[in-house]
Amino acid sequence: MDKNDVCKMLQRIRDENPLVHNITNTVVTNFTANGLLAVGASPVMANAPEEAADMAKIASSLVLNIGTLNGQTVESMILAGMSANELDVPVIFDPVGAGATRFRTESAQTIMSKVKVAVIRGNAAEIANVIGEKWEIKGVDAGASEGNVLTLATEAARKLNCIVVITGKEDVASDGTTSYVVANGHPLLTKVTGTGCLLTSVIGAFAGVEKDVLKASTAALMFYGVAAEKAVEKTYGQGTGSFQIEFLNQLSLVGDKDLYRMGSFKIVQ
Ligand code: ATP
Ligand code: TZP
Ligand code: MG
Ligand code: MG
Repeated sequence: MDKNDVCKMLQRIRDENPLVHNITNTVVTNFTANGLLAVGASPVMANAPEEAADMAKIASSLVLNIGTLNGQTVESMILAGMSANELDVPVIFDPVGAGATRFRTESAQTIMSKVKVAVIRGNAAEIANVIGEKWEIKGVDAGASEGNVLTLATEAARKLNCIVVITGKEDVASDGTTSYVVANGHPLLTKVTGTGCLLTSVIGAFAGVEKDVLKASTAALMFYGVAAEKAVEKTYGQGTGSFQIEFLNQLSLVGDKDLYRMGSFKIVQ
């Protein structure tokens, strides 16, 4: 995989406008819909158990996010996930806050056991807790534990039998054998709520046009990180509000030249 593949996937999203069905949290719903539109995808939020399965069937990808979960949304996620599985619609899962409470950890594990998830994306603590390893977590933010993220991603991918994406200073996408490490991004992303959640949905947009979900995930990570770096360039010193708006702008503006000039990832086997 090279930068040209990333450019081609981005062009396909902008040409084909894949429908991304999100069952997500109440904090990030609007930001996620606007971010997906900026990238070129077509977002739909459909949470009700009465319609979740039907919507998943007509989507190009399904994104499940437990950020503000309750019994009913977890039920909807399982119904939608099983329905997506029947038609091979890729399911992308964000286990927000797994490890922070027993309800979150157990709900994440239940979803993983009932739904064939193509990609799980979280911070290191969330991924560690989903596979039963202890890693400090503070609410929905990764805690202070220091561990080897590449090793964790590889181990989690083998245990969960899916692509594992762990984000932080460096991002890793792994299928358990091959891993990509993406250097793009900026610490300001951690000062705007929902940037992790939106990234999970952007992976959904890439997976909606590219069947190889390891490549789709890596492309999404690089593209997203480049957009953040460009937004920082444009709004340097202006604070997190200006950054948030410019980041949305850049999700719609980043093009091939930016990806070639600024994009950076390496493969580890
Ligand atoms: P957390 O709640 O721990 O912040 P999250 O779900 O919000 O997790 P992040 O890990 O913050 O997700 O990832 C969101 C985006 O922010 C990713 O593109 C990631 O590369 C980027 N990012 C996070 N931390 C840094 C950092 N220190 N430097 C550069 N980019 C970062
Ligand atoms: N609380 C519950 S969900 C949520 C908060 C603050 C948003 C988390 O978003 P992200 O993308 O993980 O920072
Ligand atoms: Mg964050
Ligand atoms: Mg998160």
